[in-house]
Amino acid sequence: MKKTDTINAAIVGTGFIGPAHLEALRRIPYVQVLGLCEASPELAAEKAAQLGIPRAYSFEEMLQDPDIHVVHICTPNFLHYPQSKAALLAGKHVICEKPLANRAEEAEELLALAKEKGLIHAVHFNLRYYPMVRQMKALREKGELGEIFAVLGSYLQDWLFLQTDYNWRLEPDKSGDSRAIADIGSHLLDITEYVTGLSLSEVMADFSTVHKTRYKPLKAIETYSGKTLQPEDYEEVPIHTEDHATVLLRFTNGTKGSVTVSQVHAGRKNRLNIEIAGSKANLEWNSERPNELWIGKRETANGHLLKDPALAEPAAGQLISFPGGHNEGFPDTSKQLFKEVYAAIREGKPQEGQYPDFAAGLRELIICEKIVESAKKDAWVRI
Ligand code: SOE
Repeated sequence: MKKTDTINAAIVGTGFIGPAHLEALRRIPYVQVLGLCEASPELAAEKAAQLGIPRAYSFEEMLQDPDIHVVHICTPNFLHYPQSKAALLAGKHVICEKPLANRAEEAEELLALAKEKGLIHAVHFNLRYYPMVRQMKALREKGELGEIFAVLGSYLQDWLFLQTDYNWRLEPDKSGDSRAIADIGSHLLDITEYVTGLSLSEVMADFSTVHKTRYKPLKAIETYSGKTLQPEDYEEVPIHTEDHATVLLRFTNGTKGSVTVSQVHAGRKNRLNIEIAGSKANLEWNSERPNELWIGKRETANGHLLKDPALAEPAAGQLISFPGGHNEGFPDTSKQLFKEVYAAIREGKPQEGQYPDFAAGLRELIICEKIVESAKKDAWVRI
């Protein structure tokens, strides 16, 4: 592929996150979203017309289209492994939503296949791409945090707060054995290892399911829609996946920590919060105030850094497109991630460690499986 060539992408699935991928890709000059796939050709045609995408087809037809270079897998979790595998076998670069698969061994196979085929592979751990998240990493790498004493994290939401809130993520055959940990805990644990540079060695997990049954709408409704239906529009179904999880963490260097993940915390819409206590300083960041970083000090006043290219570490500055005070948010994180992945596609070679690739996806699945095992055994589990 010549450096000047346009790179053509196809998006598979247009629920909540598919359109977010589309919007972000349209902000990268040399990328064109040429194709869209949905569960049926009719739905694909309808969505393609709505979103202004030229080609609508079934997944299989899209794989045969030589003009498509990159495939974005934005479907429910159980389709990530089979669709990523089929796309790699068809010679397409793949950007897959998290979790990369429903089981670690599936992710292992995908990583090996992508490497064997020399294709670019990535997982949409977009929350790494908030400039202040990379600022924390850069400060840690510069030694400004000192030795890391402890990590405290939470990822709180409320879109599954009500017993009538329902979504495919509640069904293990679609979302896998874990729900809250797989869905959002994976982001938090990915950022925890990414920012601290530490590796988890052991976990002790405690799960709870606050709604033992939920009212499943008899007709499909979108993520976050929270539409209210009439009682006759529901069937009562048992729930076996966690609404809330607390996990104690141990890292290979002896550092300790804990995280809480919940989708039933009223008023918390999409709040990832992380606090990293070090021997020189303490850093705290929260995704609902993403353009601010709190820097805790003992001997001097605390700091409160605002996102500003003039004040950011160089690596964080690369993720900033607007001046200080011009807030950037969730939609910008996908743009910044895709900019790095598509640059590698243009280069024609993977940039390991630059962006979250299938190895990062595999790592999160291994951690997630150990957390589920620990919750079942009510015991510490080695990673
Ligand atoms: C739903 O919990 C969800 O859309 C997650 O699936 C995303 O990964 C997260 O970024 C926002 O919330």
